[in-house]
Amino acid sequence: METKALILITVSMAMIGTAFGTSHTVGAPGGSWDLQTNYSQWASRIRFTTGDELQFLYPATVHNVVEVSKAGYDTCNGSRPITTFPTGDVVPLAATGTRYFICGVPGHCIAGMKVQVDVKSKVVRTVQRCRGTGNRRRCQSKIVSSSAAAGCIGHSTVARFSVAAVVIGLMLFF
Ligand SMILES: *[C@@H]1O[C@H](CO)[C@@H](O)[C@H](O)[C@H]1NC(C)=O
Ligand SMILES: *[C@@H]1O[C@H](CO)[C@@H](O)[C@H](O)[C@H]1NC(C)=O
Ligand SMILES: [Cu+2]
Repeated sequence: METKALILITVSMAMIGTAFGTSHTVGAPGGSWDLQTNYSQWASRIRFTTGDELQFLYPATVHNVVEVSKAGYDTCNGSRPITTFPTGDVVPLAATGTRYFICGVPGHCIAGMKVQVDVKSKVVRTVQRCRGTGNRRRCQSKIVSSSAAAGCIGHSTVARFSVAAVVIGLMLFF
């Protein structure tokens, strides 16, 4: 049979639903919602995507959680809250965008109890290129994240799992 080069390019959009979201305990593993944790450092190591959730763990007699605007976050002013969470709280990150949370107890935000999270889209594109036919077929898969540098994917187990599922799915398909 004539060897005829065949190039197949498959682009699949994997939109993994909320069922695969990750729960991020704020401040974990070193801390929780407290006066010691550096939350900018904590958030910088995590890739937040739509469908994830934040879990704030703290004694309700000591702290609270107030979602505020950027202005409220920057000035530690919780007088116009978007939402107030008075007890141990789970906050779903349903949409893309930046969310701002502070502790509403006087003095706590200024002391560092404030966290900002950038929620990215969960869309991951897998581009597969195949050359050759039958036994000679060679395929390469490349993962492209539309919302961030590809390296960031490594920070999320769920994202990695999703990508693996897509790659395996494509391999079975061909
Ligand atoms: C928190 O961590 C960031 C990044 O490592 C650092 O730039 C910042 O100074 C720290 N903030 C405090 C209050 O230690
Ligand atoms: C907080 O913001 C409100 C309205 O945005 C303002 O009236 C109030 O003076 C601010 N408080 C402080 C301490 O800046
Ligand atoms: Cu507090």
